[in-house]
Amino acid sequence: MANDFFTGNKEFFPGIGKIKYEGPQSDNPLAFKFYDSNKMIGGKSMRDHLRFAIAYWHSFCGDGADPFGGTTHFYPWNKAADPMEAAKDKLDAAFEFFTKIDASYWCFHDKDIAPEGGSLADFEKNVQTITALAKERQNATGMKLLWGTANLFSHERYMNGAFTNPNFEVVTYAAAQVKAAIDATVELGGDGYVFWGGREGYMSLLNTNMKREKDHLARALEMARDYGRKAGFKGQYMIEPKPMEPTKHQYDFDTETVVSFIKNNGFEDDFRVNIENNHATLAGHTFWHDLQVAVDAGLLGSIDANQGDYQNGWDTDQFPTNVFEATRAMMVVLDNGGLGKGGLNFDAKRRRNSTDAEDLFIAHIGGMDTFALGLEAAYKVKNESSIPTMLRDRYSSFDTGAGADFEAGKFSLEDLQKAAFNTAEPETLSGKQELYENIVNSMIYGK
Ligand code: XUL
Ligand code: CO
Repeated sequence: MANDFFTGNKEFFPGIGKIKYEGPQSDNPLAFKFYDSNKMIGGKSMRDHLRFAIAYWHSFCGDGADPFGGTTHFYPWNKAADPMEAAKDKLDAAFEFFTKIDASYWCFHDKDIAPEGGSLADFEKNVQTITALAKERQNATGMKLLWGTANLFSHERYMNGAFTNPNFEVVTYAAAQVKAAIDATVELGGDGYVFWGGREGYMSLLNTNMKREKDHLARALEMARDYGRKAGFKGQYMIEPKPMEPTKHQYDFDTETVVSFIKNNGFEDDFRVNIENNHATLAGHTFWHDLQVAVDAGLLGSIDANQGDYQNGWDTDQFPTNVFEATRAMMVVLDNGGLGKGGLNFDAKRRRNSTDAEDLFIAHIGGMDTFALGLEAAYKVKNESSIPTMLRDRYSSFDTGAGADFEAGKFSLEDLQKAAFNTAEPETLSGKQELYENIVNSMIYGK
């Protein structure tokens, strides 16, 4: 096998070459059926529209353990006895996978790439060492960092939260980790830096001063922002909403909550939202709803592409396979003018019993094909269907005359009352929901 697919000394996925587009007729499980990276859609390649990223934590760290049983994914890169050697092997395995699956971006937590060692100072040193190697690998392969982040939830010191911990000493540890993770992100030229709340929330209000904790979070994010800008970070800071799990109530509950937090703190020049499908559905919303909330606020940052299970009430982080959902998501992304500095990061894990090395490829191929189909259908909905006109027409009574004056704030309530008295009973106008749904389906499956 040609060496240009991987950059280390060992090959971790032998027998699997670079994944290629073979088209819908192909029955090769290790080929793209719909993701044709160079295909132009509206003057932009699929690759540039979709900006796929691979999540280090699920793909190279998640071992299949669940509350009922241990490891089922035994990785060849975890064999070295010395944790730093194992971390270097993992990095090589990751870059081999990135290039073979033909993604352009990757994402990581500090703890995914480097062992914690015996102290905070050891950890920072280990992160720096692996970051330097990752930079070499990026230069060799052309891979780019979509975003970095710090894991502020796994270590037991964070069991009561990180920046919202009632103990100030824990806050300082969280800050030290964030500083090092921002440094690594800057060094790797990351387009983004994400704050997912981890354990920033509460289990019981009886022992919690919610106002104080949320204020502490805002102060810490402000400091992180200022530090990053000083250190040369030019990317977007993002907050990732999630309503629950691991805490009963997470402070970054949903996109609407995060948008308010960003605006209430005057963070809108620097911070945006990183939206994950399975987090939106846990909050009782659709993925589409949360994306639209962010776009309407001008704050869509990036997307964690996965999907939940329709019957389960927890974060199953499955690979996306639902084309209708991907279509609706890409409709919002296209309305936003694209993903900007964001991307589609597969924050998704293969199932515990998907234990073959090739399953990691098959899972990503499915996710990439799903979003490629969604992109094509969304482009058609936007440019070839009657939906944009139908939607515009639905609000046309506000486009001219009194309706436009109302939108411009020129009326009082009494003026509206007078207008009502001069108007015959309004006719009932059908919302045509089923027609809209049928048109989206015909764009997916029809012409
Ligand atoms: C957890 C989750 C995280 C964030 C990054 O549910 O989504 O992996 O994306 O910390
Ligand atoms: Co996520």
